[in-house]
Amino acid sequence: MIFDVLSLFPEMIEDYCNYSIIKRAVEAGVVSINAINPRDYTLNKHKKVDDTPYGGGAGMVLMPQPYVDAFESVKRLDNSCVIMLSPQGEQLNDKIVNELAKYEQIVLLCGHYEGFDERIRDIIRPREISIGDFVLTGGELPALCLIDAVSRKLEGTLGKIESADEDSFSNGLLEYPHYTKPREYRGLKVPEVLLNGNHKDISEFRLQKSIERTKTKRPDLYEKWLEDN
Ligand code: 4HQ
Repeated sequence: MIFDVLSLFPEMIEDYCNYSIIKRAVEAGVVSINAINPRDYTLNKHKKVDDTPYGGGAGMVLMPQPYVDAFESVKRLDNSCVIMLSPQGEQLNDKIVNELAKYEQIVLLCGHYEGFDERIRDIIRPREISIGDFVLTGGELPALCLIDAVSRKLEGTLGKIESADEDSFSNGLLEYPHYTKPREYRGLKVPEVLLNGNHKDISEFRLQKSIERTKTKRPDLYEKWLEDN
């Protein structure tokens, strides 16, 4: 999977991808993450990428030329999609993440501070995706959320130990509670069933806990799970 990320702060993308599981996925060749700076594509002698809005108002607007030229410099595979990170998009969830994991290439458009000149949308026609109903200073964190969530669905990213099939949402429920050593901490004991090695009992206990906590913490998810099960 190739991620090509258009960002005025490419180091934000590169730095994040240099840690932990994503770093390992890059090293293993499961994903390749390229950051492209639209500022390198400005035809303007001051390397300006934004300007004041026509019609007035606060803030700056990203000019079309640097973004469109940077976008057109990206070599596109047949099985690819283009995504703009924006609060106006459909909200990212596990279903969309699974869908995106089927592409061979994802091109991500990040803005910063300001909005995009509307003609960037008109010309590029990206799918718009939001990570939630709140406003950030830039699209880099949403792009990284998407890269991270999609990458961990790809074969070879997670090891056996971190396997994705017991994660929240994988079965429509939240994860069951986890425990490690010590067996007792500040008077709180690890549930006995987890210590006795009976795998059938352990599975039943965990499913029961998953159901309970989904019902209390996420009644919306619980209702959906009931319908599907
Ligand atoms: N942005 N989900 C980028 C967001 C956002 C979100 C605000 C996107 C600033 C320039 N993106 N612009 N929420 O808050 O995706």
